[in-house]
This record gives sequence, C-alpha cells and structure tokens, in this order.
Amino acid sequence: MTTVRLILGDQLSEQISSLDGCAIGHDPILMCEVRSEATYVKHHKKKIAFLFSAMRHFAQSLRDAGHNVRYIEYDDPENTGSFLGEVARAITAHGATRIVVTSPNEHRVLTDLQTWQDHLGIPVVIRDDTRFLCSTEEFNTWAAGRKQLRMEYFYREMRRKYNILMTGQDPVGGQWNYDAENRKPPKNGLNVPPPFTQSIDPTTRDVMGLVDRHFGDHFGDLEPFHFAVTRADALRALDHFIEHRLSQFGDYQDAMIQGEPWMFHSHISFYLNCGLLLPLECVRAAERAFHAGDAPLNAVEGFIRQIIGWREYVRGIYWLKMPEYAQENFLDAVRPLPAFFWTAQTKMNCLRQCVLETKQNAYAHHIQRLMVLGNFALLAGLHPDEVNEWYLLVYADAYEWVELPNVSGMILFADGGYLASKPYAASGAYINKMSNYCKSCSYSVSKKNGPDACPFNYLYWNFYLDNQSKLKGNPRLNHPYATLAKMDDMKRDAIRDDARRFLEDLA
Ligand code: FAD
Ligand code: DLZ
Ligand code: SF4
Repeated sequence: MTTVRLILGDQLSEQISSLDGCAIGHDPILMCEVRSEATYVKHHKKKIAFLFSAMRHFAQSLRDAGHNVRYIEYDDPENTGSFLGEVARAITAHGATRIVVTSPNEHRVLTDLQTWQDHLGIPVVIRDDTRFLCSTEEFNTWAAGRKQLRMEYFYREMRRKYNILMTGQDPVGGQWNYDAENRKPPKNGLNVPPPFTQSIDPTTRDVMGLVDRHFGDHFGDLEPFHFAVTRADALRALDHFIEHRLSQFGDYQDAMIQGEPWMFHSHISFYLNCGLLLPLECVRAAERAFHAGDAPLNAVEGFIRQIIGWREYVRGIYWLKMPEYAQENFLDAVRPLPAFFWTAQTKMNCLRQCVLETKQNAYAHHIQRLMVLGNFALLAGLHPDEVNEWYLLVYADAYEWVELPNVSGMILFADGGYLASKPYAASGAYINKMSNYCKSCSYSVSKKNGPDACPFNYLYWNFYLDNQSKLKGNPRLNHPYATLAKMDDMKRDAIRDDARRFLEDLA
C-alpha cells in the first residue's frame, strides 16, 4: 500500500498530522506550487516569494531527513495548476492507494478536498490540524449556548488549560489582563530596534525571479526581502524579538511612528501561519523571558494573549461560522474600495503611510491594520467583500481563517457584534494620540469640519448617524449616542455635508 501525503503551503511543520505514521523513504510526500493557489486572489509578490521559498526549503529538509519528496515547481511544464490535478498525477506516478492530508485552514480548500475521493476513486483521509491549541470541536463546545462570545473568557480557559503564566489556579500578578497598561503613545526619540533580517539565498533568489516573471501585475514590492524562509531562521527571528523587542511590546503595542513599520511587534505571524513556528514554543519563550526578569508582565501577558487568545479565538469563530460568515454585512456597507488602497495616493497621511508600508513589506502591524486602514474602511462604509479581498492578498500572513474574522468581525462589525462587542470606530484624535502621522498631514486633526478638517473627525460622527437604527441600542455605545443627542442641527448638518462631499470625491 502506498500513501501519498499531501502537504500544503501553510503546513510546513515536521509535526504536521499528515506525516504521522509516514513510511520514511517510501511514502511519497507531495508538495506543489500551483496556479490556483497563487491567483485565487492576486497575492502580494512578497507573500508568494516567501511561501514558495519556505516550501522549497521545507521540502529539502524532508529530503535531508530521508523522506521521498515529490515537489512540483511552478514552472514545471507538466504542472496542472491545481491541487487535485497534482494529486491525480502523483497517484498515477506512484501507484498510490490512499491520500493523507491535514485539514486545510481555508473553507474554500476544505470543501474542494472533500470531493476528491469521488474524483480519484481512492480514500482521501483528512486529519485534524493539531498545530492549534484549541481544536475546532473544543471551541464549538465552549461556544455552545453562549449568546455572545468574548475573547477574554476564552483566553482565560487557554491560560488554565496550558498552565501559562499561572500560580496554581490564579494568574501570575493577580490579574488576567494588563491591556490598560499597554496603550502608551510613542514618545519623542523612542529608539525602535532594527528588525530581524535575513539575506537572500539562491533558493529565494530563484523564486523571486519566478514571481517577477509570472506575477508582475500583482500588488507589492519584491525587494527588499528579509523574511526567514527556514524553521532555523524563523526560530532566530523569534529569539531576536524576545531579546530586543518583547520588553517594550506591551507599552508601545498601540503606538505608530512614521517610518517605523515594525515598532516593537514580533513579526512572527508569517512563520506561525505557515508552520515554521508553533504557537506554544513562542508562548513558552516569552514566559521564560518573564521568569528570567528580562521582560515585564504587561509585555509578556499582552504578547501571549495575542497568540493563545486572539489567534485561537478567531480561528474558532471562523470554523464555527463558515460559510455564512463570509456573506455577513450587518451594516449594509456598499462603497467600493478607493483606489488609494493600491496607489497610496491620498492626502490623508496616516493612510498613505500604512498603504506604502504594506506595499513595501507585505506587513503592517496590528494597530495600523485596525485603527488606520480598518477604521477608515468602517467609517467610509466599504463593502466587506472588497475589504476582505484586499486584506487577504496584501499581507504575507493572510489566510482566510485569520483574515476574515479580523476584517468582517473586528473592523467592519459586519457580523453584528459576534466577535467584538462594539465597532472599533475612532476619530482623528485617537490617531493623533497614538502616532506622529498628523504632524505631516495636509489635514488638520484639530478641525472638526470644513475642507481642511481631518476626514476621520466628521466620518466618525457620520458613521454613528448613518447606523443609528442598528447601533443605538448597544450599551457600549451609550457615550457617542449621548454626545450626538446633545448636538444641535447645524452641527449635525455640517457633519453630514462634509462626509457627503468627502465620500463623493472618493468615488
Ligand atoms: P504581534 O503584534 O507581535 O502579535 C503576536 C502574534 O499574535 C501575531 O504574530 C499573531 O499570530 C497573533 N495575533 C495578534 N493579533 C491577532 C489577531 N487579531 N488575530 C489573530 N492573531 C493575532 N493576522 C494574521 O496572522 N493574518 C491576517 O491575515 C491578519 N489580518 C488582520 C486584519 C485586520 C483588519 C486586523 C485588525 C488584524 C489582522 N491580523 C491578522 C492580526 C494582527 O494584526 C497580525 O497578526 C499582526 O499584525 C501580525 O504581526 P506580528 O507578528 O508582528 O504580531
Ligand atoms: C498562499 C499559497 C500560495 C500563494 N501558493 C500556494 C501553492 O502554490 N501551493 C500550496 O500548497 N499552497 C499555497 N498557498 C497556501 C494555500 O493557499 C493554503 O495552504 C490553503 O489556502 C489552505 O489554507
Ligand atoms: Fe490621519 Fe487625520 Fe491625522 Fe491626517 S490629520 S494623519 S487624516 S488622522
């Protein structure tokens, strides 16, 4: 009996469940660079180069370990361009009688894969993805019967389950969450350490040429390319974060500085999401730094919460709610994505900087994604489909399981508050407090109305006015609606006029 073991591009881990019981040197391990995956959305050039290089390196590490690897390169003239086509070819070439694969992390791919057994006429075994800390069944059980899900309670369960930052039954330090300490604005002269960089090796050089030839019309810059593409280098990137950035991660988690795209974040999402790093090893590394006295509790707890809390929570919601979740549009947003999301040509400096950095790095940190780009998408009423497609293709860490809940749930409130209890709407004052973008902007952040006023200021109130019938009853929005109630008609008219003018110009 010959079993073909298929490994997808975001399953680059020797712990992957599809390799359990693999007859080393006998069972063919199939990996393939396919047109269908590279183009179902037009991924950022750097994202494709990163993933193809990481896949090629991973294949080599399997060969070095004695495995029989069948690796199909993009340029291979026989390449059929789809997973199913490549699996079919592998079956014929190896006389295979069974396919084993770990469950894919996108609903789109899973539903396709579930039809393969009929197409291929041999068993297709789909195994659970055990890289996550909470299985989909466990999450569903936790969610069952709750009218509203809240990340904080899920997170506490994960802390207890894995005994992370715990003293017996209690959280270390006496509090579960130190978020209130993690909102420092950037101070002048803040010294941000340079990020981990990795030089380009011949494999990466080859795939960069390939990407240039085949995906020249995709968004984004190929160079500079600094990502790790092997597990060993991804571990070095993690160590670099723990040593140089973690201690200030908490304090400046929400801060933004012009020309500092990396701030004190970890830049490990690309590695976690494709399998080069595993979540628990990142968490344990941060926990060790805390116990060694190298990083304070607010930083370590904040970092750990992102990984065992938010990351697992959004995955749970994705599988619980798909496929309906992708259709949600609670606020009936209809506006198309403005051209500046591609060109960066806008007078709004915060948006210009975030789009430019996204284009260069295939990365933007959380607060840029949430409170600048996402805040704009929410306030301008951009259609969830267009916003989701943009986020899915521009970031090197983007796969639908993590991108969709963050976009439809967290930024657009398209799920009506299932994931987050209120929309993350903010006026220019928030961006001005947390960044230095406003200092170099053509708009005035202190002006509330008129052509020179920061558009976030009137779009913010216009958003609450426009969505009054859907949002007014939300207890967490009592404050903005109380303020609106006190506004006179002239002020409301000015808000509506400015918003109308701005949004018409956008089109
Ligand atoms: P850090 O700030 O250092 O955080 C550490 C880790 O925590 C991250 O690497 C990530 O694995 C995890 N994490 C943090 N926040 C979240 C979150 N909200 N959801 C899931 N995991 C989280 N993250 C992705 O991995 N892929 C995406 O496609 C993605 N799309 C997003 C879209 C929007 C609109 C928003 C608001 C957030 C999105 N995020 C996404 C979450 C978050 O912004 C990124 O994980 C983070 O910016 C990655 O950079 P980092 O590794 O430096 O993270
Ligand atoms: C994102 C991506 C791209 C660009 N290309 C490939 C590919 O050629 N081959 C592959 O196996 N995986 C690729 N991926 C990752 C897949 O899209 C991902 O594995 C599925 O969406 C399931 O999460
Ligand atoms: Fe952004 Fe408004 Fe500040 Fe300009 S003034 S950078 S548009 S928040």
